[in-house]
Amino acid sequence: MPNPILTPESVLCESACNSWTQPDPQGSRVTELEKGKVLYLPQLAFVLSPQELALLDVSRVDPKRKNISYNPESGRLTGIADEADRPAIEGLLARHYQSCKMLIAALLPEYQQHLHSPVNTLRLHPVTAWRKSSSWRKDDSRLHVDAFPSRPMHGERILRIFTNINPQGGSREWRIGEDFPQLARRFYPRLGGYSPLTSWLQHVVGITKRRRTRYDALMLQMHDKMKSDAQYQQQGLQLTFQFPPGSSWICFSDQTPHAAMAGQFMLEQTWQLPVLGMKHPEHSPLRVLESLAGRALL
Ligand code: AKG
Repeated sequence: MPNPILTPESVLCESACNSWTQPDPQGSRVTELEKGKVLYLPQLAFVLSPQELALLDVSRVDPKRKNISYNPESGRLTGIADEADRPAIEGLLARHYQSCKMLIAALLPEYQQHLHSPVNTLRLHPVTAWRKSSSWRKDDSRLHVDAFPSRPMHGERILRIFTNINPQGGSREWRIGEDFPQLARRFYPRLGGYSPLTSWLQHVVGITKRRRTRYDALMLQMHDKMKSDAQYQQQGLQLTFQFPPGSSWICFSDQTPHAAMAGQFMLEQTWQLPVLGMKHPEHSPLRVLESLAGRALL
């Protein structure tokens, strides 16, 4: 039976953690996270120095980009408007990445050896600015699960840590949707086929970084069907939640339906996690979709 309503207790799991280096005082939350709950850390702030606070201005972002992104392994920083900002923004994002790494070691140590491909972002635009400028597919104020058109995941998980760093007191408002098995049962019957030839061609001509698998094709279609379905957006199961400044939250964004409705100034860290690095791989979108499809999807 689907849940008739969502409550904060059904979609979030709250932790008293207030340090980037200490384990959760209430014990491991990995099972709840893997079931698709948002691990909410209301007391985990990322404190900025006065010099870093001065970076919080939309004029620092290249007008052609949504966010400033940093790959700590290659040192590649993209999306800055002015080269003069490079050292300070790189310093902030490198420090944020180190903090997120320590948080994983403290809070989710089972993932430490498995997480790879880190990228973090500095999000300076007000969320309301996207709605005006984005196509519906790129509009993250519509409920969705993450799936990247050019970056096939081959079943790997997308783990994200978010921190509201708004110095003016504005919360980041999200809508959070139903659990993934329920979501998948709702959308799976509407998802179409898969062409290995198209997938191969898209890779060869450089549309995708590697070949899209059946899994990637289903996840992308689900992302699009969710965002383009006005009735689901308005009436689908969902809960609105405000993440205040000075709070952090963690989720598997390929599993937890989410939409950013309001807010400005955020730091975000993404990693990929192989399904076999999970404690409960059966909760992964890959395994849930495979059980609906009755076949392997990779
Ligand atoms: C996403 O990055 O997938 C989002 O939905 C945006 C979340 C946010 O910026 O609060």
